[in-house]
This record gives sequence, C-alpha cells and structure tokens, in this order.
Amino acid sequence: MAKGTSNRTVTRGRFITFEGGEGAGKSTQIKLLAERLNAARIRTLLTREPGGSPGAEIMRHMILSGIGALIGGPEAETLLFAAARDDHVHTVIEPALAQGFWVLCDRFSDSTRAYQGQMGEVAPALLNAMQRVTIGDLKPDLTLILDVPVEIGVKRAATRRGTAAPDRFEAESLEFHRRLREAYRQIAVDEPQRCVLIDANAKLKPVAAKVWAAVQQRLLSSKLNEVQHA
Ligand code: Z5A
Repeated sequence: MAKGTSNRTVTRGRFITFEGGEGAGKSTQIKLLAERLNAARIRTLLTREPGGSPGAEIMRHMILSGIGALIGGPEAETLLFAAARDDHVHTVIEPALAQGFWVLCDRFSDSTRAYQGQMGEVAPALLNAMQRVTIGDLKPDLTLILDVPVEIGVKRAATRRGTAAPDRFEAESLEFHRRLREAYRQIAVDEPQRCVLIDANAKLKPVAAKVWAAVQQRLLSSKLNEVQHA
C-alpha cells in the first residue's frame, strides 16, 4: 500500500428524503434532523430539489418561474426536473453517499410522482424512463412524508412568503393541494418499507421528535450494530 493511504473502507452513507405538500415543514425539519445527526457524529449533507448542485440551482429558477408549464405543460416540466435531478444525483448525491455522508434531501423523486404524475397526469412511461436515466437504482433508504391539512400548510407558506409573489406551484388552487396531499398519503401506503407518514400538524418540537424516532427506528439501530461489529 502506498505511504499515507489507508485501507479503511468507507461505509456508504444513508439517503433520507423529505416529502409532502406545501408548508408541511420539510425545510424546517430537515435542518433539525441534520443538527441531531451531526450531534450524534454522523456526517450529513443537506441538499434540496429542484436544485442542490450549481447546474440544478440554475434550472430551479427556470422551473419555479413557470417556464416549463408555459412552453410544453407538465411533460416539459418533467424533462426540466429530470435534467436538474440528473446533475444533482451525479455531481452531489452519489459522491457524498460514496464518501459516507448521510444525504438529507428536501424533496426528490416522489415529488415528481406526486406533482407531475398525479397532478400533471404525465404518462407513467415517461416518468419511468426519466427515473431510469436520472437515478437508476438509487432509492432513498428512508422517506419521511410530512402530512398537514391543506389549509394549514398553505397558510404557513403564505406567512413565510410575506409580500413576495407566489411561485408556479404555490399559485395552484386549494383543490390542487388537497389532491396532492392524497397522492403523498397514497405513496406512504404503497411503500411502507421506505416511507413513514409523519403527522406534521403540531408544533416544531413534537414533529421533530417523530422524525427522530423514525430515523432511529429505521436507520440508526442498524448503524449502531455496524459500529458495534466494526
Ligand atoms: N416540484 C415538482 O413539481 N416536482 C419535482 O420533482 C420536485 C419539485 C423536486 C419546489 O418548491 C416546488 O417544486 C414544489 C414542488 C415542485 N412546489 N411547491 N409548492 P420549493 O423548494 O420552493 O418549496 P417547497 O419544497 O414546496 O417548500 P414548502 O412546501 O413551501 O415548505 P416546507 O419546506 O414544507 O415548509 P417550511 O419552509 O419548513 O415551513 C413553512 C413555514 O411554516 C415557515 O415559515 C416555518 O417557519 C413554518 N413552520 C414549519 N413548521 C411549522 C410548525 N410545525 N408549526 C408552525 N409553523 C411551522
């Protein structure tokens, strides 16, 4: 072995995604989880979609301006989200996981399923093809779906936005957000091994406690085993 190099193998990190409708508290809770994991000496990378890499952040501005919906409807938006995700996965998420970081991502492929698939009625064939190209076999180890009544989520988001104009998705109707909530709840029912539905209609601390309990139960018990057997 060359001088200065180590034969220590790096255990691949875990991939956790946060999903849910508008104002559910994803961005707030993901930061709290990162703090808790860091305190437990687990190296984390906090990222988001659309965006998360320099190239994808440029695309984020385009997408949220509504240009995709304007030029080609939900199919065009699907292609834009896919292009941003491809860059994000290959330049940020995969390298970080390989280096042992736990990657926490604010929205990921379930958002495409819910927004473009269920709400935009984009054909499953297109969604599946885009998924194959962008993420291949990459699958979150855990997806936390934050669930709040639509009126509450929309109100929280409006308070946060203040006097700024709503973006492409924030401007949708209450009925849109109701159907979106159902789409997410269905994902949780369809994939119970990967997803945990979190009742996020509570103050910050109780929601954070539920998030932490899910992470401990689903991922940290096996991590402790790894440490004990190392
Ligand atoms: N999109 C898509 O269509 N397809 C895709 O594949 C992907 C995304 C990846 C990105 O929006 C949009 O892109 C998104 C879906 C679409 N559309 N929408 N809407 P974004 O990144 O700009 O924002 P977001 O992800 O939608 O965030 P959000 O839903 O609006 O918010 P949140 O992250 O869930 O909530 P928050 O920012 O943590 O909290 C909102 C406010 O509530 C804030 O002032 C907090 O202080 C407050 N808050 C949070 N928790 C609580 C509790 N527990 N009690 C009281 N107040 C709280």
